[in-house]
Amino acid sequence: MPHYEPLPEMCNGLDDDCDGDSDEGLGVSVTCGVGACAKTIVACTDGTPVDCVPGTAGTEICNGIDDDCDGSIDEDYQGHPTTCGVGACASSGTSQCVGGAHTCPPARTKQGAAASQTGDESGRT
Ligand SMILES: [Ca+2]
Ligand SMILES: [Ca+2]
Ligand SMILES: [Ca+2]
Ligand SMILES: [Ca+2]
Repeated sequence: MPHYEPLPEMCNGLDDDCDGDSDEGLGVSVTCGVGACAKTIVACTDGTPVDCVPGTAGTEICNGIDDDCDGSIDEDYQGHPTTCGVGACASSGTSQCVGGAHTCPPARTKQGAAASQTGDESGRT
């Protein structure tokens, strides 16, 4: 009886587990990193192991993508004063990032929009 201990198949171009195929099952796609840093590589190419190295983290912007690769999407978005709409629908406030898109704050019913009247009647004689 053959007495050998097959090794686990490793990425080396050899048939480590002695089943007639070299590096079988190792040329699989591997994904690493999260968000924008996610990479998908083939773990074994031509007998050479390929390390999956995540991409470089970027700056979080409002785009529905986890640019800085911390697992949260658009979490660092800083709203900025903005105005949108026209006429009675005009609305101003702080922009928001919803679903990867800048959104204008929802128009609200006018609340005390009437400017406080200055009772400043200048000198009449
Ligand atoms: Ca094999
Ligand atoms: Ca092998
Ligand atoms: Ca993030
Ligand atoms: Ca983002």
